[in-house]
Amino acid sequence: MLDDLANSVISGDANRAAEAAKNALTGGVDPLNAITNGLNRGMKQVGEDFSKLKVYLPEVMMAAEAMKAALAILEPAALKKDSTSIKKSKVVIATIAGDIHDIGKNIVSLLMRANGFEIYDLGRDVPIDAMISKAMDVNAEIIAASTLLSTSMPYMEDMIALLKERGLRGKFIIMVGGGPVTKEWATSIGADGYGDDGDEAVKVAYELLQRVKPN
Ligand code: B12
Repeated sequence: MLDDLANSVISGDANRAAEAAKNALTGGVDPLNAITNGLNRGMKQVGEDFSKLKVYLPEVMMAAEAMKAALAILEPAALKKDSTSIKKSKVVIATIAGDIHDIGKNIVSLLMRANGFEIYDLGRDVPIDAMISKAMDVNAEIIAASTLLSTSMPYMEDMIALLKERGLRGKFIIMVGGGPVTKEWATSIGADGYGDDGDEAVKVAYELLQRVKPN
C-alpha cells in the first residue's frame, strides 16, 4: 500500500493517489506513515528524476497535484489522533516570500497539528512582515519558515534581522527548514531550530519550547 501511494505520486495520477490513500486508511495504515513512507518517498523520487532531467516541470506539477489529492484524504485521519494531553503552543508557519512550494510546509503543519500544536498556516510566498504581524496578533511561541528555493533563503535571515530591529527577537522561537536549508546555515543566521523533515520539526519544536522560553 505504501508502494502504491509512492507510485501514484511518481505517475502524477491524482485519482489513483486518492484511491491509494483511501485504501491505506481502510487497510489500517497509520496516516502519518502513509505520508512519510508512501507519498514523500514518491515525491523524493520525482525530485531526483527532475534533477536528472528524466522528467520535466509538467510531470512535477502533476506529481504535486497527486500528492495534494492524497493528503486531502489522509489529513483528517491524521488529525483524529488524540493530542489533548499536550499543551497547545502556537505556531505561525509559512513558505517565505518568493517561493510557492508548499507541500513540505503543509506536511510540517499537519504533523505539528497532529502533535497538539495550534497552527496558523499563512500559506506560501508570504512576506516576512506578514509573518511577524500574525505572530504578534496571536501571541505565537514559534515562527516556522519554509523554503525550497535558495533565492528565498535570504528572507529568513531578513526576518530575524527585522525582529531584532523591532526588539522582538526574544519573543519568538524561530525555526527554519526546506530543501536547501541546512542545520549549519540555520545556526549561521541565528535561527533557534532546524528540522530535516516533519517528524524532526515536531521533535525540535518540543525541545526548543523547553529550552528557549520566549519572553
Ligand atoms: C514539487 C516541486 C515543484 C512544484 C511545487 C508544488 C507545490 N505546491 O509545492 C512546482 C511544479 C509548482 C514547482 C515549481 C518550481 N520549482 Co520546484 N520542485 C518540486 C520538487 C520536485 C519537489 C518538492 C517537494 O514537494 N518535495 C516533497 C516535500 C515533502 O519535501 P520538502 O518540501 O523538502 O519538505 C520536507 C522538509 O524539507 C522539511 N521542511 C520543509 N519546510 C520546513 C519548514 C520547517 C520550519 C522545518 C523545520 C522543516 C521543513 O519537512 C518537509 C516534510 O518532510 C523539488 C525537487 C526537490 N528535490 O525537492 C523541486 C525544486 C524545489 N524546484 C525548484 C525550482 C527551481 C522551481 C521553480 C523556480 C521552477 C521554474 N523554473 O519555474 C518553480 C518555483 C517558482 C516559485 N516562485 O516558487 C528547484 C529549487 C532549486 C533551489 N534550490 O533553489 C528544485 C530543487 C528542483 C531542482 N532540482 O532544480 N516545483
